[in-house]
Amino acid sequence: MGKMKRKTALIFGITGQDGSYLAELLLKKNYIIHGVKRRSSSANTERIDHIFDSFNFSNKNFFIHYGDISDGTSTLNIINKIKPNEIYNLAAQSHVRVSFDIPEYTADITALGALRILEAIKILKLKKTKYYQASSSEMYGLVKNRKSLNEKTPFHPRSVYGISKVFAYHATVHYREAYGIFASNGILFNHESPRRGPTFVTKKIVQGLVRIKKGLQKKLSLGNLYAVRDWGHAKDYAVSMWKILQHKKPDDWVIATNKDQTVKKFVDLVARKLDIKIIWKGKGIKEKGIDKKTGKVIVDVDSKHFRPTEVDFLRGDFSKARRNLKWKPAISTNDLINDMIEEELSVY
Ligand code: NAP
Ligand code: F7E
Repeated sequence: MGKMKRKTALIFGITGQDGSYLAELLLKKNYIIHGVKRRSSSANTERIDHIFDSFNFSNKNFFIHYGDISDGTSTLNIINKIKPNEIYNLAAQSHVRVSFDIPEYTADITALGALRILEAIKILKLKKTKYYQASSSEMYGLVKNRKSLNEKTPFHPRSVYGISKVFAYHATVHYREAYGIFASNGILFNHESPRRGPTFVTKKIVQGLVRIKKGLQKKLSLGNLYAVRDWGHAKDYAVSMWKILQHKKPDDWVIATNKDQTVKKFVDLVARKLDIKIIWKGKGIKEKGIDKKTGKVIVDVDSKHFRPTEVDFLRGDFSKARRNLKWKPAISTNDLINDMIEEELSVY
């Protein structure tokens, strides 16, 4: 039998949470990986240092290139140099709250960045290159009734982040229809991990409560405690990205757990595992979580974390992916929280 040619993947957003899990997965699958990293004053490679020799800036199966998806020519140059089998666009200004402060920048990276990559594939006539777009449940935004959302549910984004993701979603569908590019959307619901950025709510809660437990912090200040989210593990979701590009035809896929929780419930679950019992008192902005043992306020609400428009409810129906991709989440919320707590405890 002849030697199989190894596949090449190009990952935009390699230094992020998902980029690191996807790189691990693809290395196991014997891919050659190219990652695009934007220049920053510090290394910012913590999430990939264990699989990448950051001192020599290479590894025989893993290469990093400087680039930025706000820069169309360098993006096109990198794609032309590598001519990858698969491109994963995970790069974004990914924080919803921050998109209210820097909307124009968010649209440039999160919306136009995707367009720049798709346009490069088209210009270079890369007929064999497949494209994955990191679409998001934030596209659904304002949800009319609290039912699980699927590929047919209409979008009503509630932030420039969500609007930008809707643009990138439609650009992906459009380049598929207009130019025959194998371009697919993974509509991923929230996914978390020990590598989640510290200002997303799950990581903030785990970090805050572990530090409170260790006496390093007095209080955790949060925003809307009643938002409902469908939280999966990023490691499971990386598998779905790969499966989406291995499917026989390009398509759009909801990836979720179909289970939901409020932010407050997430706080209670983490606290319980740390042997902290929280008594909740008050309402609205005055609501407080009190440590039963010490009587001290350890959780409060700060309006600075509110968003001008909120996405109140998200829960995803992933039956299409279950049926056609044979994908389902393997890690429960309980195990996700255990994983996040264990890592956080090892930091201090
Ligand atoms: P993340 O941790 O914020 O990672 C984002 C990545 O994009 C980082 O590597 C970041 O680089 C990079 N990036 C930002 N601006 C860039 C630019 N101008 N040029 C090139 N790269 C740039 O996000 P994540 O949680 O891994 O999410 C991955 C993707 O999925 C994002 O597109 C996100 O919007 C989307 N998504 C996430 C979720 C979720 O729940 N996690 C759900 C649905 C969709 P730096 O390290 O230099 O900042
Ligand atoms: O907020 C509420 C907040 O910032 C979750 C991104 O990965 O998932 C993520 O977006 C909920 C919201 O994630 C705080 O109002 C309360 O209702 O962790 P988050 P997100 O906005 O859902 C989607 C799918 C993406 O695509 C995005 O890239 O929690 N909340 N108190 C808080 N949120 C934060 N960040 N901080 C708080 O103190």
